[in-house]
Amino acid sequence: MTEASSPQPSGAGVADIPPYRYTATLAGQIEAAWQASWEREGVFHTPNPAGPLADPSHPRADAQKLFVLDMFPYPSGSGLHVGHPLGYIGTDVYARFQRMAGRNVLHTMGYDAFGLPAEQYAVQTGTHPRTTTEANIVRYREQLRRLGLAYDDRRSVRTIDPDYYRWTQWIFLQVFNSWFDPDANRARPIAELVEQFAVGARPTPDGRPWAELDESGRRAIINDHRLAYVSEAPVNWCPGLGTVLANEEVTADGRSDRGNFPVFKRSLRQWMMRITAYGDRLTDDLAALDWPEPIKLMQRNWIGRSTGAHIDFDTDAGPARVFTTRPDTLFGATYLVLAPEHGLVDALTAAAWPAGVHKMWTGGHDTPGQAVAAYRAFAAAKTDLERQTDAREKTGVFTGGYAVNPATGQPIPVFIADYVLAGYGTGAIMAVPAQDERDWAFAEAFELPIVRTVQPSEGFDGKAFTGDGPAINSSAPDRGLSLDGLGVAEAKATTIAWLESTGHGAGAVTFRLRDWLFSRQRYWGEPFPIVYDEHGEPIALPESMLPVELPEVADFSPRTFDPTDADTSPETPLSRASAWVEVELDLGDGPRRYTRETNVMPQWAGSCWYELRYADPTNADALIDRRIESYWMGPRGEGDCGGVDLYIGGQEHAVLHLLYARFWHKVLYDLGHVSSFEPFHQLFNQGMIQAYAFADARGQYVEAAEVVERDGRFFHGDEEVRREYGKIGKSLKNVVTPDEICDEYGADTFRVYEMSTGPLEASRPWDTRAVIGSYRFLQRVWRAIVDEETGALRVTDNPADEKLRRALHRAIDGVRTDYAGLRFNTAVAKLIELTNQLTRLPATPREVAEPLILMLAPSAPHIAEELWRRLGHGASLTYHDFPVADPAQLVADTVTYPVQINGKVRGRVEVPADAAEETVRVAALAEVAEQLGDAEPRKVIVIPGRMVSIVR
Ligand code: ANZ
Repeated sequence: MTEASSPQPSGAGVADIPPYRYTATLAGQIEAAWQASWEREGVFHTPNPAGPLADPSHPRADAQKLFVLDMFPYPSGSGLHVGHPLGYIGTDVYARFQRMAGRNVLHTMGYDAFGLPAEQYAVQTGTHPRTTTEANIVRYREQLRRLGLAYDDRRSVRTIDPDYYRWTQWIFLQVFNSWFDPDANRARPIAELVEQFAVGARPTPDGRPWAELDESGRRAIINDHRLAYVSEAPVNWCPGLGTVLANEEVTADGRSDRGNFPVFKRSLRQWMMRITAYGDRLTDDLAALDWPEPIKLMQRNWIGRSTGAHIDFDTDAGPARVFTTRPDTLFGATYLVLAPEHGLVDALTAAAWPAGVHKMWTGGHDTPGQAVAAYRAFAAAKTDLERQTDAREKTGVFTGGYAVNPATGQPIPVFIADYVLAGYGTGAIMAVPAQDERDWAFAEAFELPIVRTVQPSEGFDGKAFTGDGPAINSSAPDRGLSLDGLGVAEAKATTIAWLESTGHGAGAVTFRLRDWLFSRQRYWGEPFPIVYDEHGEPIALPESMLPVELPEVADFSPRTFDPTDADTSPETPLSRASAWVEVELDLGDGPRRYTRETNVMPQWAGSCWYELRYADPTNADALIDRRIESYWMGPRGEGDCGGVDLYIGGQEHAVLHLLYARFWHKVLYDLGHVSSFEPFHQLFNQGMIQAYAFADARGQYVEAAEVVERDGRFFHGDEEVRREYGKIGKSLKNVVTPDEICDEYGADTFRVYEMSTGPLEASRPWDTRAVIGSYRFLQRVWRAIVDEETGALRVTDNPADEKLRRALHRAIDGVRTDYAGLRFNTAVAKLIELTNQLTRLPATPREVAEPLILMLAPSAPHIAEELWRRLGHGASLTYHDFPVADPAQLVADTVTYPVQINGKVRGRVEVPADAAEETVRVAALAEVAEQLGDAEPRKVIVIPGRMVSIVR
């Protein structure tokens, strides 16, 4: 920063405040001036190893890289409150520290800008979502800029920009144009699959030679293998939002996560992504990640890998395939249960009840057909969660059909019951009441046979026994299967081998994870780069036609609907842009007419890969240059997964965003576009800032800012109010914005306050009244260096005394490791301690003042820059080396002991001040050993801290 552009403190009209005193006004001037200077000089521009952002003259061009990433925000209409920037300030302190510690740090901030709120606002008001979103982004940018966050702004991206979403569409095409090869356990280009079919290396699903299939037959097979595919499937249709939702967006009680509208199951044609193909790798690769264990566990549970077997039970309607985790219990399978929606149910349902059918089994209906129809209607009204509740009374009906247990050869009845879910495993189970609690409850209710096949442990007097034990009642030597006496694990393996050798089934792995529902019936999202031909087949547009830009529409609303009526159909806003939808294109075989896909992508799409674009934001030829990717994200060594070095964000993204982003990254890895196989190497969850809220006698919230405390009670005007504690937000009327705190104290105070109130991962209360503590700390730092009356420096070139020097180096040592370990609160505490030692000195030794300022810089960068300049330094301290402690100053203090022999001082020893008595004794005896000769002293007395006295 040059002299001319530096702030000229004037007191800014505050008459009785000396112009050199560190007040909010002065802080505001200093901060504005430094922010302008950083921006003007491009101080935080970070060099790439290649491409347009390369800069070999940059001070960090040859340094070791560090990629620090925040979960980028959706710019909401209400702007930022003081809770939002906690993580942003944390990453900023860390990034600033690491720059000073010598690293080339990539840190920027973009906007996840497609999303429902802007679109819903558009539906209500007619304002284009782009208008609202862009205005919100401007607001966010201003708020963040004011905090002095050291971002490379050239790298900021907005997911709504065609230059950005063309690459989101490009990734979609990569996914669409690939298939998952289970043998290689990775995605491969679809052309390689076609090749395999063509040369007969891979059989077609029905065995017909590839050459005999017509074009549409081939396309159907290929489409079935793609990682992005269209499927007619039961989905969560939410008429209230006019869209289909992913399972992840539906609450446990069957309502939309956003807006709380009812959600219905409905069959619709939808885009899906085959994330389930990656179930194994998404689970196994968690081991390579430096993530909090609870988050890894949530991912593991969400993916829900289950290992067991598929077993086929013969029926008159063909084999009924079940998934079981307990193939060892096959002999105890006394009935089958199909989900009511299972595809075999109709064929299995008998025309009439068998003679003597149990009354319970018929549900009181005259025919199985009636019973099944009635039960299906009953089950359809339930959510998956209700269906799975163990405590609920078990319901179901008999289909009238039977299946053959392959181990016993016996027919067993086939039921439908809602405790079996259509969407999990195969949607069919073998029921083993003796070893499964739900099956036991069902068998008791329906009086079905129960056969124990695992010997319960001694003293067990419960119902189903789910523990380990030797197999019993499990031998059929004539069929070649004998399990009796084997433990569960051995019996499982034996059964699977038998199933495979007899063709009755095979070992199998299943996942709780479903394929990712990828289309939304909305406007404000990325259009698909897909058109349909006259046969309704999806065709990918060539890369040269990207981006497919979102057309303008007159009306953003989904079709008029009754939000409670499941029978309304989605009509997407884009489908009404008929001039856009109906197109003539030449896709290589001359101009033809096509219809565009009118769904848009879900909001998750843009956030699945943004970190890659941060690294190479201007690349027009590729998503990211390979050299740039491997520099910023490449593996750090053999077997390392690579990825962003540090990713900080809230726990609420534990599953979805992180899972989707990992999936896309792995597809890009398989196809050779990136060298890292995980996007985020280290993940850190910052805590949440909550605040007090106050409610009056009627339970209405009152403006928290207007509440005053008197003798431990709280009043709003004259009325006493009740204090609560909760999320910061409009509804609790307890919003505090960073802008207010910056006005009142300055951004540096705000930053120091946020960092000092607890470890970054801890949730903590916001307390406006405590902010002043951080303000006073910065004032003390200021006063240690600047004379408040004259503005002159209070710094001396005389050396610091021993004690202060040691304190300085202890602080340097501690602050350095604290910053590196993301322990910003303890770093600040050490800086406060050091500063407190300066306050009573007539002048601050420069040897302490300078390192103090440098150490303060990551946390309070503006005041640090200002003081640094006033100490006579020309350039920004951004790339100044962070202080390093002198090891000699870190050893503990020493004490010198006079050593007396018979009352006369004969020598001296120097030992650490905290040395044990025995250490002092040994040292003293060694010192005077010569004078003592061989004679053993009669007495050795150590007076701690004073002397050693030896009596001969
Ligand atoms: C027989 C059996 C015997 C089972 C036994 C368990 C214990 P996880 O671990 O969650 O994967 N199951 C399979 N598909 C189901 C579906 N669509 N809806 C409801 N239940 C289903 O559980 C797998 C077990 O849950 C499977 O193993 C099956 O019951 C049941 F002593 O098969 B088991």
